[in-house]
Amino acid sequence: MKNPVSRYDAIIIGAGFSGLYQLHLLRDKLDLRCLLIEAGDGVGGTWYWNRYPGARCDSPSHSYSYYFSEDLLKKWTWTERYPGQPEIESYLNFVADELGLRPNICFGQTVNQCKYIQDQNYWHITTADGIEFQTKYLIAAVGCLSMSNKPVIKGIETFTGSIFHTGNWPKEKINFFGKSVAVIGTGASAIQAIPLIAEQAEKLTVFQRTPNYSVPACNHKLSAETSKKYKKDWRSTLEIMQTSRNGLPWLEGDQSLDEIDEPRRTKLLEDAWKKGGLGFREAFKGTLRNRKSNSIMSRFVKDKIAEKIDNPEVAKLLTDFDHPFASKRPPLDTNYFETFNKKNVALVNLNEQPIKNATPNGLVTKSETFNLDVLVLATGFDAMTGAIEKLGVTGRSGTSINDFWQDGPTTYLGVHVPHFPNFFVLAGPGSPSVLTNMPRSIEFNVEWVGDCIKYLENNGLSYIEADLSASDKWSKDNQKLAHETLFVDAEHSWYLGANIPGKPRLFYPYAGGFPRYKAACNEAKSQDYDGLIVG
Ligand code: N01
Repeated sequence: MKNPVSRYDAIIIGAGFSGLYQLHLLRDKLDLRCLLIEAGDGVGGTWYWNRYPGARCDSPSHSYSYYFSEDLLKKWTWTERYPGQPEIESYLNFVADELGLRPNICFGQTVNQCKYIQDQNYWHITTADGIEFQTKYLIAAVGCLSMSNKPVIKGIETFTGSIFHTGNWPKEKINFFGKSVAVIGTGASAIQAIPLIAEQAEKLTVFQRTPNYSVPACNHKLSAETSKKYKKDWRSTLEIMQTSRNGLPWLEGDQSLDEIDEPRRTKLLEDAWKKGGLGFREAFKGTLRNRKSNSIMSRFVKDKIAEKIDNPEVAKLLTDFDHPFASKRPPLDTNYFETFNKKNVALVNLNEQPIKNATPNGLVTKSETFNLDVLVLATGFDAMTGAIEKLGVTGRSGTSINDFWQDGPTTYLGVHVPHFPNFFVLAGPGSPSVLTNMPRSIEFNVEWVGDCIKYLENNGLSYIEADLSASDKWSKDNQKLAHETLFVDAEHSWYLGANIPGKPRLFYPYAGGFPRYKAACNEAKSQDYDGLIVG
């Protein structure tokens, strides 16, 4: 006989930053019967899967924490300016233990079907192992950068060496000593991994399609005194983050570069560069809105990078940028460009030397053969929609989310999708998510979902669903906002879906900034959830 299907009030998919907080809020504040389903065998989400050498966050550690609990803030002490993957994974394990979340998490199960049963208003969930659940509320907390993008290389299945994708890195330590290694890609993940792989590999070949700007991380250990101060000042830090366009613990400078004369301008740029980090991007006003200011900054960064590289031809290849600075999220690096001065490191320009095929021994380009032991794919993600589209979600009248989004994702406030009642997406397309310090926008989204559910429960209502015309307007307005920025000048960026063949080209995250996003949500809430249908 088949086991009875377990029934919950809320099912959350994904045990990263967003899923863990959602579970806590719905279980402990709203007293709902909850289950969190996670594909991995531990918590961490992005920080569980991305364990490649050098994986590190680009938000300062004291800002990359939950702020909903003073107790959690006070109990945890970060050790570095930018936390590395192992430390963030430990932090999320600490949170799961402090909040006693594990009994409500089902590990090692991949959800592959979520079906809305319209006549009874519940969701039927099935995992790849055939386990079934039912729930009234379904929350996708599957992450924005969790569906790996793997390049199609003819004959790759014949390669006898090891292949790793940075976004799905094995738990065991990979030894590169004495090995011939190739890395495909020069995005943020590659920029962090390459210097460390180069320290071990006998030979490292980097295959670059598009060069990337990068700002020095200037990472360092945090002193006990600094950590104490961060804990003491948490309220004022939170206030700044809530006001910042990106949810980061600083505000944009009040002067734009084109308003500042030389030599003061260069001096200020030099000072900001020395501090490093993402604060460099915000050191001046309107870097992503004012073309003239941006071109000054882009030039400065290009020169700074070129200074680090010994070989002028390599320098030219690594700085032949096709987009304005910061129109793609600028990676932070530690010795990335300097690594190309090492004798064991070579750079291949894929635009001149496209990969023709793989063989059992390695890769073949137009004019060269590369014998390899290890191939590292640092080729990014099907961002923002890829992981949601893998869930097999069908809503009202059997509408599939993949079909509904075939011309691009339509959402309301980046959380609700028309035709999908009581389905919520955390950090979804049309929300600020990847343009922010993630924990801030995640906390806002999680609390929004909690408030929606509380509203339904307190008012004896059974569902909440996005209105189609409000969602169309939200999504179209977002495209207009994006076109007021220089983000759209990076034509090949994953923000525009350009890295995935056939993916609709539009701007995926919300482009109006975190404060404006929150104001729009709060306005809708103050008008009895305007733009949403409740019943
Ligand atoms: O991925 P990416 P990522 N053949 O998409 C290349 C966050 N993150 O994992 O630019 C050859 O940026 C591709 O080339 P091109 C951060 O938000 C944060 O590095 O498309 N090459 C590119 O060079 C970041 O933006 C942190 O021409 C191919 C690279 O692979 C996001 O994650 C650290 C190819 C992919 O770069 C994604 O970063 C790491 C192909 N078929 C990541 N397909 C921090 O917090 C792709 N490429 C610091």
